[in-house]
Amino acid sequence: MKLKLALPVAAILAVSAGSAIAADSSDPIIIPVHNWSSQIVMSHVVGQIFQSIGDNVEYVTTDSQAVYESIRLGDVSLELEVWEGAFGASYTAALEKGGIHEAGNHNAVTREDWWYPLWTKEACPGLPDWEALNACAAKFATPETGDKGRFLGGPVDWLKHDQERVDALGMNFVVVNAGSAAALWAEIGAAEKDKKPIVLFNWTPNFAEAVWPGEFVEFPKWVDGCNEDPKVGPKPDVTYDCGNPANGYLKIAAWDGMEKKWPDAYKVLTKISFTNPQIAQMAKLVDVDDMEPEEAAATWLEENQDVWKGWVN
Ligand code: TMO
Repeated sequence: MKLKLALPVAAILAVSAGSAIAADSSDPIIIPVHNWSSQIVMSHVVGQIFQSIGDNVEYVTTDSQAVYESIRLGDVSLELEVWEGAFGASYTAALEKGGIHEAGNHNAVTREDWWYPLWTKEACPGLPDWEALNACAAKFATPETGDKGRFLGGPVDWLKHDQERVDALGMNFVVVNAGSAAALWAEIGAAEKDKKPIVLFNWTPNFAEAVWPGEFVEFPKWVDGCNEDPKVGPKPDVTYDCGNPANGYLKIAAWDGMEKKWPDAYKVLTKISFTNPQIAQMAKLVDVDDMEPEEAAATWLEENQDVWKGWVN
């Protein structure tokens, strides 16, 4: 009888010891921040949620392609914005090596590609067709590009293959990379004054769609494998002959060791899912309202408690 009673006590002790072991490590969760506003704000939003449940966090500024290797090795704990168009290849390569996995998939549907503000159509009425754009190339010429058109790409760590696409499709364009996202917005603002045609890299969800109505250039439709297999895509002998996915994913990635080291934070992470308008709003707080990322995150959390409070309980 005594022995029988002792068993449940031992079982209770084992359970409480188990939950003590399962508490999150006091080591900081390492959150990478990159060079576009929604990612920076979202990183602080989630970092502040982790802090609200007692975790320590540390933000590190990292290259947005190399980050997948850093996560795989455990030097960085997670990535909140894995955009298919820009990072799908780096992410997939890291997945195949191991050490990183998908911890979530945002509700958001994404697109990243060549884009123009609507006034550009006056100079090039055949848009959004890419061949019509190509026939208008001279309208996009700058002193830097001679008689070819300028495509203003994003910072070099985003999309790696604009030049490959220009070469694959034989386009009369030169790729010039902007140094920062802010440089892209400044160029649209400058072109807007006299409605100069401009074609540049842009994406959705973003604050820009609410400020400058515009459209993506329609390239040959994306097919999986287009950038690796010459036979995929409209030209049978070249790679990179497709546009980026028009309905791309936005995923969350985590280091395989995260669940064991920070089980509570990891559980929250797997519940997180943001929509297009929520992500556009995060960018707007910085790019239109001029807030610092920490302040933007705190504001977003304050205004959207109904969205995230359920994830921490
Ligand atoms: C990676 N980005 C969202 C800027 O295309």
